[in-house]
Amino acid sequence: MNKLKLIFGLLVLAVALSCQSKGTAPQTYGPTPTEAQQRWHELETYAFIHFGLNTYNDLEWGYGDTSEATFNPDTLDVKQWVETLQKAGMKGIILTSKHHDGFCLWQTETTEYSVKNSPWKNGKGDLVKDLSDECRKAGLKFGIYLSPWDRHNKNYGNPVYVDSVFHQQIKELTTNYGKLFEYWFDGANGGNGWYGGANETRSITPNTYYKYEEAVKLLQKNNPDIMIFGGTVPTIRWVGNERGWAGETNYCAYDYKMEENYHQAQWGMSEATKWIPAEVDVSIRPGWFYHHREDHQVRSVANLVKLYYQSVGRNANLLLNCPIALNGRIPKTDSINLMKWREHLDKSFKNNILKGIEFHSTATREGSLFETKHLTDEQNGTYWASRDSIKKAELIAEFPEQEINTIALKEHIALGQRVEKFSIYYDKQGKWETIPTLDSLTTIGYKRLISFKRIKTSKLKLSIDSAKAEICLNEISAYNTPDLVEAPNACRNADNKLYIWSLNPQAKLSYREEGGEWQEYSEPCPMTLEGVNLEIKAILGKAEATTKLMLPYRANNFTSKELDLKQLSALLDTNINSVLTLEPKQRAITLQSIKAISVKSIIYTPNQWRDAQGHIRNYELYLDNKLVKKGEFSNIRNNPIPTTIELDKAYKCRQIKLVAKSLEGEAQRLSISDLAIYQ
Ligand code: FUL
Repeated sequence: MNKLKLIFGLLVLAVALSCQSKGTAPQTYGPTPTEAQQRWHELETYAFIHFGLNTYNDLEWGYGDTSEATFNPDTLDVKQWVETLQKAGMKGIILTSKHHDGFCLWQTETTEYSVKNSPWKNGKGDLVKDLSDECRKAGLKFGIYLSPWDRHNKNYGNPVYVDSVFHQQIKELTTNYGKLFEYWFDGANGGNGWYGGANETRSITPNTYYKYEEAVKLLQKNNPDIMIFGGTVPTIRWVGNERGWAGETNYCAYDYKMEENYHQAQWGMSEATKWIPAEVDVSIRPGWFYHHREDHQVRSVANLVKLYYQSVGRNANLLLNCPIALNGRIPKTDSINLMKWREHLDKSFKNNILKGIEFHSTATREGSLFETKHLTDEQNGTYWASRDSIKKAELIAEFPEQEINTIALKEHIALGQRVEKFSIYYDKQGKWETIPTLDSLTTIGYKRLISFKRIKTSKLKLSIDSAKAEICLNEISAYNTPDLVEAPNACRNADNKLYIWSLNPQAKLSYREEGGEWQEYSEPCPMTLEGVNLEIKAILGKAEATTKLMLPYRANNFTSKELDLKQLSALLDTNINSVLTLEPKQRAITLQSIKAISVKSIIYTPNQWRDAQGHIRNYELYLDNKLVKKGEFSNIRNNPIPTTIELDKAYKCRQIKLVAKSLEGEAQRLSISDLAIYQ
């Protein structure tokens, strides 16, 4: 008996000692993620696919009456989608199984408006099945976008639609296609539509009409861990814009009851009591669906990298949309840029300079669980914590001298998002200097990436200046990422000044007349040259990229009887963002030159804005009232890029008249970005 007591006593002592040496974790603070949310954070990047009837009808929001017969992908290849997206580092794919037009990409019993009545695979195809199977095979997660708004269904607006169509569709999609990791209730709801031929406007109150709570129960039945986007009981939130960024300060805490406007979602709510982290949804092209006319507007590699820093690097997940083209595949340019994007990210984060390096802090909490070594062990579950009530701390690391331009920080979010403000210093010849970043350094969350001008140092100091409770950091890492810069943009405005701008605010900009001396650019500067090519350069670290600006005749050479000064400037300023839109039926632009000029070519740039209309289809060009050229801008709808009207010789003239004989499509007004006249 005594012996037993002794053994028991020893056991208790051993457990107590081991607890003491491991230490006691800080209490959670504020809202914390569920385990499913925690795993969702770890996905970081996954893809959206917008594909359906819209693809074949050049639409973004089908009205609900487009014929099923138009859905006929000839070489549809889900394998190509999955392979491409997996190589691009995507951890899952979310498919628009039904968009607002109501067309279903699976064999549903709820409507005839589906692939069943399309020529694709003789009506036997099931895209949700094909893609979910392929994702499973490849080890990718699969998710569903099912638009609540249905512009085809005659019962939309009545309870019948919700009960026997919408919820029924959720049942089908959650029963027959395996596990789903995420579900999207799109926020666009109600409005005009075909609605079984009624052709009318119907409005609903989304929060009650769709019975979201019941819908979520259905979703969770076979997918207890599914992440819910939108609706009344979301587990993740829309970031409040479709432009691809979360706020530099971004809290996972959010409460829709406290929301005054949806832009708040960009930053989260520091004091809210629910963990509803942000998802950044953005497309690789201007549209969500594929449009031939946007082939020249695919995001560049540098642009995609920027998206990553603005989303994953700001405590949000990135849902990057990659539309499928008419042939049923991810287009080549998109695919190439995706590969190069991932290659760049992999190179960037391959060598963690701080891996295994010991940080020092006087604020470290007692116990082996919270030692500073956890900051650099690259493990997701381990972390460093400060002692009870300590909400400010300095962490210092020393290492062999290295070049660094990026720091990544992670909080141990299982215990809440606590940090409110921090600063980072590096050792510069024995003195602490602030790292040269343009980012505001506030909260951290799951992940925060800070990039800055490359420094060389052997010591870093992270100072947590304010936190809501004891500090719990999962990881500190540092990298020397390869430089990447995109060719800058440039224009000469009607004020005769040269403007240059870059995607990267830290890039050094310069310009020169072809073959001449480079001049540094810091602010808009006078530029009156004509008929000259300028080279424009952006340099960022070791990377550089150049572009050309051909300077046409200046705007102030001309007057026009049809256009006022502002319109004239918009037309002749080489700035593609300023657009001239004429009155309906007005089809001629006459430019009167102050002195006689020589004209050899004219570059016409159609309106470059998203979904722009009013492109010129057929034209006639008159110089001093003499017709010198007429023709057609073929394929301008599909490919609205700058197009040259080349003349057989240089003409001396004082008047240039461009007449649009016809416009593309149904457009009523001629709309044009630029006309550049060259000698
Ligand atoms: C929006 C929709 O209206 C767009 O068409 C697209 O699906 C985007 C992801 O969400 O609200």
